[in-house]
This record gives sequence, structure tokens and C-alpha cells, in this order.
Amino acid sequence: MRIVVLAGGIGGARFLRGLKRAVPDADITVIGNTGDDIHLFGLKVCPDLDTVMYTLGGGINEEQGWGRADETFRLKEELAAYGVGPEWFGLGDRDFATHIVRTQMIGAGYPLSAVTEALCERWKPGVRLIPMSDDRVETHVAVEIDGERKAIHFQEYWVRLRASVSAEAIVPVGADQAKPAPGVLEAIAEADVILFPPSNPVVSIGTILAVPGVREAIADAGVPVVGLSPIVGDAPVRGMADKVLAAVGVESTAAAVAEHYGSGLLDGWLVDTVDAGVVEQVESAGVRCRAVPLMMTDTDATARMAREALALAEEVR
Ligand code: GDP
Ligand code: FO1
Ligand code: CA
Repeated sequence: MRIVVLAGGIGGARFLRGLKRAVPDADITVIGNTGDDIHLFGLKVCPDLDTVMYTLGGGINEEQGWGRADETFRLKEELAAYGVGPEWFGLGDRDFATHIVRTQMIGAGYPLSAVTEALCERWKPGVRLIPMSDDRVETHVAVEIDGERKAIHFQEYWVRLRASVSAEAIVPVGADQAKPAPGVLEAIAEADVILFPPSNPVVSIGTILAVPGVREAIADAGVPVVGLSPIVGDAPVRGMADKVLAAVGVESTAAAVAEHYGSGLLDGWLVDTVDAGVVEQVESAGVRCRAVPLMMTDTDATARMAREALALAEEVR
């Protein structure tokens, strides 16, 4: 079975670990979000690609969900001693190596997709991980700080400000000019099923869908498209997805997120059992819906979620 998954960072990566356990023989292609990418100290950092790669490759800091296990911060401390920041973004020593290799390869002319493939030769994530695009796309957030309106990088909004200022707009800068990376449209066209894991609908999956051609390819693939809600009981399970949903005018409910994707794109939607009350509402909007436990407490629980998503895909096929 060929499965395509559109993934952000932590939610996408953890779901993929369960999906691999649920269907060990499946051929899984992950289309990764690169809108979170940031250039720091002359290096290209790809948080969502790395989160997927480290999580599936066994190198992730499990508690944090991002960055490397057994990490130290000597380099960051030395940079800080020179007054060189940003101090608010925690790049660890082990993680730095990934960004150095990536930046060196890009400088030598390799596209990000080839670089990601090379990095995955070390981590062996057991899936094919492709960035959504080789072209630079950077999510910016329009905010108002002290009466002044400005656009800041998504990481500054998310990590430095912890989404504490109200976001007026979210813009995937460069997306309209970006081309899907080699293999993206092909994987979608050849898929037997397409899954939206419980990733951020705006700044993870929304950014991937903003790359011209991707949304159309998914809608035209003619195979079941099934998503899992990142919103449980009217709040994100983790993080501040409610803030970016508000910025695009979407309520933080499992039903509103399904409606945001739309029945033109989505065939099936899983909500948590606490949200069983919205099943009828989602179905009346033309999306088949089931309520099942959606907390990724461990890999077995996550594998059950993946099996439910695949079962729903068979129902709507
Ligand atoms: P990020 O790039 O690290 O923010 O990760 P993603 O975009 O892939 O996923 C973030 C989303 O995952 C958040 O909106 C969370 O609500 C959601 N999430 C995290 N853990 C769980 C879980 O156990 N169950 C569900 N349903 N959603 C989760
Ligand atoms: N998230 C944080 O909350 N604080 C950090 O200092 C931080 C550093 C960091 C370094 C590398 C990396 O791959 C990810 C990192 N993240 C950090 C996570 C990440 O940038 C965000 O959680 C996601 O991009 C949000 O989607
Ligand atoms: Ca992310």
C-alpha cells in the first residue's frame, strides 16, 4: 500500500511512528513542511523535516518533541559570549551538525530534496521524506506590537513570543512562486491513500497545501483523503494552533478544522471521542466522520489511530 502523509513537526512525526507500526510493509512518502525553516548564523535550519527525521530515526529528544536527545549547548553559549544571538532559539551542538551539513550541500548546489535524502541515509527513518518544495518558503506572521504593525518570522512569533501577541495574518512568503519538490506530485498521483496527521492545519498542512499544484493533485488523485483532528475538546492537544486558526478565521474545534479543509479535499475525518458530538455536523458537511481516541500517548495508541484512519479510508473508497 502506498501512503502519502502531509506532515508538520511533532504531531506529524509522532503519528508517522504509529503509522509505521500499524502497517510495517507500507510504502510511506512524507511531504514535509518547510515554511518553518529559518536561516540562523548563516545556516539553514529545517525544524519540521528534522523533527520527522530524528523522531523516526531514533534521535529525537522525546520529552521536548524537537531537537536531539542527549543534547548540549556549548556552541550556543560561545556565540552568546560574543553577543551573537538569537538567544531565544535553542540550537544544540548535535543539531548544529545537521544544519552545517545541509548548508554546505546547498552551497555546493544540491537542492533541499537531495540534501534531505542524504541526511536520511544516516537516520533511516523508514519513510521517504521529501520537502514540499526545493524553493524557499518562509511563513511570516503579521502582528501588532506596541501599536506598530509588522511582519515577523514564524519562529519569532512561535518560539520567542509564544504566540502571545495576536496574529492578524499568516503569510507563507514565497509559496505562490514555489514548485513542488521532485517526487511530490508523483507520490500523490500514485498514492492509494492520503493522510493528514494531527498536524497544525494552518502553519504545517496549510503551508504544504499553499504550494501551487499540491492541493489540486490531492483533489485529483481520486483516492481517499483522511485527516485526524489536532484539536481535542476545543483546544489543541499541544502548542498554540488555536492562535493561528483564529488568524485565519477558524474556530478551534474539530468540526471547524474539517470544514476549513473542506469536503472538496477531505473524504474522512477522525475526531476524538470527547468530540463525538460533532460527528453528525461534520458528516452533514459531506465528510465521513468517526470518533475514536486520538491521544498519541504511546506508539501503540498512535498505531490504533493510524488503523482507524486507514479503516475510514476503506469505508469512503
Ligand atoms: P509542529 O510543527 O511541531 O507544531 O507539529 P505539527 O504541526 O505536526 O503538529 C502540531 C499539532 O499536533 C498541534 O496542533 C497539536 O494539537 C497536535 N497534537 C500533538 N499531540 C497530539 C495528540 O496526541 N493527539 C492529537 N489529536 N493531536 C496532537
Ligand atoms: N521550539 C521551541 O519552543 N524553542 C526552541 O528553542 C526551539 C529550537 C529548535 C531548534 C531546532 C529545531 O529543529 C526545532 C526547534 N524548536 C524549538 C521547535 C520548532 O521550531 C517549533 O516548535 C516548530 O517549528 C513549530 O512548528
Ligand atoms: Ca512546524
